[in-house]
Amino acid sequence: MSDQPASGAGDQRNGRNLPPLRLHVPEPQFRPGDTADFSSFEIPAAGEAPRPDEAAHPGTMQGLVYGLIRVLDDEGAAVGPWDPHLPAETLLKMLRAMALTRAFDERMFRAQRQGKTSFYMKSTGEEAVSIAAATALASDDMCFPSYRQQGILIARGWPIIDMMNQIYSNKGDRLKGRQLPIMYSARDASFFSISGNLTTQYPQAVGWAMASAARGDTRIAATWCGEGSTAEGDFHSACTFASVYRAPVILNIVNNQWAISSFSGFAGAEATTFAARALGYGIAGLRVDGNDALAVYAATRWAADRARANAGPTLIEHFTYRAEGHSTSDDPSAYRSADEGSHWPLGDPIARLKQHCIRLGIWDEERQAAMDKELAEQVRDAAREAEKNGILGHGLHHHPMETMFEDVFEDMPWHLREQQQQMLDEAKAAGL
Ligand SMILES: Cc1ncc(C[n+]2csc(CCOP(=O)(O)OP(=O)(O)O)c2C)c(N)n1
Ligand SMILES: [Mg+2]
Repeated sequence: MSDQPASGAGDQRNGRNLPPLRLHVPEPQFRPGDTADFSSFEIPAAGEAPRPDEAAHPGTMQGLVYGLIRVLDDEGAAVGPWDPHLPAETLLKMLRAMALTRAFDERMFRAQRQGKTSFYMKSTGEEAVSIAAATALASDDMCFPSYRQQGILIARGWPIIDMMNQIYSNKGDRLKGRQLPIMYSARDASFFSISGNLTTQYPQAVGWAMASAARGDTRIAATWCGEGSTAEGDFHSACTFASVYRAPVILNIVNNQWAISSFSGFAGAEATTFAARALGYGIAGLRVDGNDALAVYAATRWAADRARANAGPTLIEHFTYRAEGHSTSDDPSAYRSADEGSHWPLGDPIARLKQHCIRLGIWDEERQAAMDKELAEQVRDAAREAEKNGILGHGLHHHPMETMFEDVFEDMPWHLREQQQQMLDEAKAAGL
């Protein structure tokens, strides 16, 4: 139906002979039943993109918003000016955090299918985006993530049992069941509370970064949103503020090609790249292979150094692929080709980092298999512990009912105290 006029009428009024106006309605390339073929994709070779100085004027680095910063080549070698030359210890730490995130996702997805929680969201295929970035940032830089960057918490060593307690909304849930499962909040990990309303975190991150600069602090902020979320007004007002005040912030767009069942074309991908959004705001823009942990690390470090030098914000598009469904509530087989994921030309981020480590001689398949087994056991043990605090199937009384009125006001106002009492009286009368 795209590009077709609603009626073939044209306009013959007043002697005009104009073609009928028509809308362009984007269509994804592949639908269920189609064989995915990405051979027409233009993928720049690893090592090709130039690396400007961190203080470069955005106007001098426009080419980077249309290219793709890639460090790992097809053989797993690190090449070109963006190679961050990381020590073996850092590479293996990232590999481990990525594998732990995947194991965690697998386990919690199954927990939802077993009725232990109402909801879960995997980040499969996107682990490099959060983990390499978190590794490149300082541990107290403030992160404003979307719901798909659980890898940040894992990279920062946050206890996975705490994340599980939140997912189960159980007695151990510090958030007392007040957030949707997976919408974590961890002040001690400099991880801001996740918002369900898309892109809320963008103005929050820019505001936090502005406050950090206004106070003469040294911490910077980083935020992430999906490519679909760039269609939100919040994205654009955040970019304006970031640009005007040169806020020390990194604005990440995770372009995983899909926004639930809407493909990236509906957020503007047919017209230009998401990194190119930076141009209109006069912000530095980088477009990065999001499945290449070294490229994500290098771009994030470049942007962090730029922010710390008061040279302004950076917008980074991470080009990646959402390998699984949007969430446990989604069935991608209804709207996209089943083999898109396996044909994705930029591969799998864990497999690529593993290949690199093996090539360097610091890793091998045996150690990878042993690590995967160990991590699966670690996740299983943590899940068993968390389940002792309660799961969805155990009912909704994990926290005393009256606590739902607490923690908003320092002194609870009289009308809330009245409602709280009324609820307790009714619950008692009902034998609850
Ligand atoms: C303001 C707002 N609109 C719509 C939604 C419903 N919604 C939740 S996730 C989502 C898709 C977002 O896609 P994208 O930004 O690409 O992120 P991804 O899920 O791919 O990581 C939508 C439409 C919402 N949560 N908030
Ligand atoms: Mg998306």
